Amino acid sequence: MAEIRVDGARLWDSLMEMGRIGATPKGGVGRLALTDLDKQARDLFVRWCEAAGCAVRVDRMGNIFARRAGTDDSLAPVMTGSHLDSQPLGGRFDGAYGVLAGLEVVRALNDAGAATRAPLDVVAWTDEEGARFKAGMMGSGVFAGLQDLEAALANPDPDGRTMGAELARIGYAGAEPVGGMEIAAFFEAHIEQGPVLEAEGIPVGVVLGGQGQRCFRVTVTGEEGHAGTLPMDRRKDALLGAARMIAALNGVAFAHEPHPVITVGALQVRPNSPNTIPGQAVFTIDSRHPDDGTLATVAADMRAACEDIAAEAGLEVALEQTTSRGTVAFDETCIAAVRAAAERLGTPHRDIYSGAGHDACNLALIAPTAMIFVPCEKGISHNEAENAKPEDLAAGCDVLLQVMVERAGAAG
Ligand code: HGY
Ligand code: MN
Ligand code: MN
Repeated sequence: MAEIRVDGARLWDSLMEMGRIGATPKGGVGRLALTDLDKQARDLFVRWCEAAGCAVRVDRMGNIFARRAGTDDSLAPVMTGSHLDSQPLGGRFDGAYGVLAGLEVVRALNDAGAATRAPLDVVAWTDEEGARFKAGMMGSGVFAGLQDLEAALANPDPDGRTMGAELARIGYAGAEPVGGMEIAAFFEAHIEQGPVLEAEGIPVGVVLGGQGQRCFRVTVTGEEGHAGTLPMDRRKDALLGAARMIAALNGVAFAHEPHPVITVGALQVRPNSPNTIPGQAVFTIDSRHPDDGTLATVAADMRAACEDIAAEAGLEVALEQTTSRGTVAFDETCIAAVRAAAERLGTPHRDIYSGAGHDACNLALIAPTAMIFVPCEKGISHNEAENAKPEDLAAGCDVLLQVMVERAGAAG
């Protein structure tokens, strides 16, 4: 089976067709989790998997599993996959590449009439991005036992629609239990979402692990008032307080070496009226660092900064932690398999750490796991301009095929 290669043109075409679902004017995609567009993407993926002879099952978190049978289905599956949901102004490759690379492995094995001993599962995990509901990586998080199923299903979007209701609405409230299954190994192919591989002209990244992440929702409460009558020194302006906190958080990042990354990406103001002093402001914090201890210190510093500003401004502030994920080290044998496969294929590669979070970071808690990165143009991601080269996508997919077949065992 070592001689089997993927069909790079077919992979590219599948990515372009998937990228037409939720396409944005500047060439990206906006396909938020559990929207009608996510449903369209899911339906297309399921159609393609069934056409490739896979049996498709869906679990209660809406995770989709497409199984290519092995010759011995009593064996634990070798699993691959990623996510089909995107950022509001995301790219065509973040997530979709890992899902469709898995499908391409199945298609290439079908073309070759090749059988594996263990079955192969290609997975589309629910809501990796967390751009609509409260936290990300929910599908793989519940599957890995990190999050509670019922709490996840009750998770509301800003309009109060829960994940459970939205899964039912789009027809992906599956019957299968979530998790609790043995997995031989999980491999995820993904664009790097950073500049290193492209800058070095290297098509494959052997991912050693990922950094830790802590996210918060910060609610700042003041007092609504009339913009024209209330003197400046008597105001309890929640938005002004939030703005000062956000600036202070930026300072916290530069107070640590190496710097954590701290991002305030979402802000809601109430009542959000030009001539009413804001009584409430809610913003999100996403903080990450390659060292768990530093991440904890950064969290304490951020909390102190917000509370000091609130006390001085006569405001109330509450920080709710919505995500806490430690640094992840992937499985040594899986990492070695990725490296050896790239060697066998004569594909230049280098070890790399992931700055972004991935479903693989959750799967690593319950199964031997590793990732395969490919370059993306200028390292741009979470941006409509996200782009990748067909030859790099194919090179990463060939490595994926090799490691999956090696782990599943060639039959006959
Ligand atoms: O935020 C992340 O790291 C991932 O891209 N959702
Ligand atoms: Mn992703
Ligand atoms: Mn992403």
